[in-house]
Amino acid sequence: MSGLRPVITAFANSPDRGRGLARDMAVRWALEEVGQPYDVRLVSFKEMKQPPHLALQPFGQIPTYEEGDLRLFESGAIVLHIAERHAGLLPADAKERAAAIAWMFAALTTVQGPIIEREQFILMEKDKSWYAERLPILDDRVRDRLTQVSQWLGEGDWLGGEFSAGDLLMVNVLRRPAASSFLPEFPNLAAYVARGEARPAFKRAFEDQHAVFVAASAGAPIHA
Ligand code: GTB
Repeated sequence: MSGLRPVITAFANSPDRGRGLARDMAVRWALEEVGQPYDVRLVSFKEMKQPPHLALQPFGQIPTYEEGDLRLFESGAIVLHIAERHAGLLPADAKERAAAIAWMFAALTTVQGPIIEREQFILMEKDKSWYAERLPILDDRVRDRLTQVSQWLGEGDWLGGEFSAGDLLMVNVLRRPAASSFLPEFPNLAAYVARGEARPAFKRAFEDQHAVFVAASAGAPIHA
């Protein structure tokens, strides 16, 4: 560890209203899991699209991560960086470690893909003539992925033996409303998400991002 205190960015006014759905949540949770203190720089939508932020995040999004002269974007890459430099988020055994990293990629690509597609469809195409016909197709794509993750998990607590960064990202993805609305159909996945949310590190991360929303709602200045 470098000993430097990392700085992450998060929404000054998150559209998720403090529900921990924006992607700084995964980074906050990872930092809390490994006991690494950090600072948060809150950014407005306008600031996210301006050169200083674009130099950190080419797509004008949050989160970003700065640690000394290291600058990172993409929540998955940031979580992997944290997990590689601290104990607690990746197994020591090389094969188990590789498997945990595979679950990180699975969460962010194979599982998150259809969830985001459904989310965007509901958000953007509700008024379209094809909405009612297409929605069940997208529902089933999400259901298929949840079925597969549910089957893998079985009666286990976590995707590998121990909690890992793979679980952290998977729980984060399954919390998105476009997936969580199906969780009642998958009791083991519902319990899995609840297990993740019950972790003290998750709770601290959730409280911290929620406090930003509460302060913003009370009209506090947007910069921490
Ligand atoms: N692949 C990138 C990563 O994982 O870091 C994606 C980053 C990303 O999508 N960031 C979003 C962002 O900055 C915030 S998290 N969007 C602004 C923009 O693109 O202009 C996505 C998000 C936004 C809002 C909610 N919500 O309201 O519930 C949930 C999640």
